Amino acid sequence: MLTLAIVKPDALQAGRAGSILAHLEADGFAVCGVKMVRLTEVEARAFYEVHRERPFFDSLVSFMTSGPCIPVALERDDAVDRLRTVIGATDPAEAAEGTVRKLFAESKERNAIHASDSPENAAREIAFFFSEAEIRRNRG
Ligand code: FUP
Repeated sequence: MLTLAIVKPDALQAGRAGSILAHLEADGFAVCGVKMVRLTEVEARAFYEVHRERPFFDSLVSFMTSGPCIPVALERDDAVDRLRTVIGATDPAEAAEGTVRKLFAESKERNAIHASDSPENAAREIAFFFSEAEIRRNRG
């Protein structure tokens, strides 16, 4: 099963991208697709469309377009739920010990990593960043 992570601009800027990917690989995730992109405002607004009415939306779009990020398609058993567990709560102050956000996030907005929240959204979000030819499944 596949899911999507995005190493966000804060983590890349802080030189934490490799550490975050190593953390995910150590937890059993296999990298099936990876690229570095700089989201445009139009793209960031589309990606976070579900949040467009939220008070933090403009700030989130501004942050996500502030520098490059690294979308990663990841494969693992129970990938969607497991990645949500491994990254921790949205706010690093509330994230469990040992989670990616506890270890690497700066704040609730600058929180190091995105993870799809359902299999449907994982499919949508992988297709947002990757063509079929850019995904290589490692485990059938
Ligand atoms: P998550 O699924 O944990 O990434 O969190 P949400 O889908 O609720 O929010 C998406 C992104 O919006 C978060 F990663 C960071 C940002 N956000 C804020 O900046 N402030 C908030 O109060 C909530 C979310």
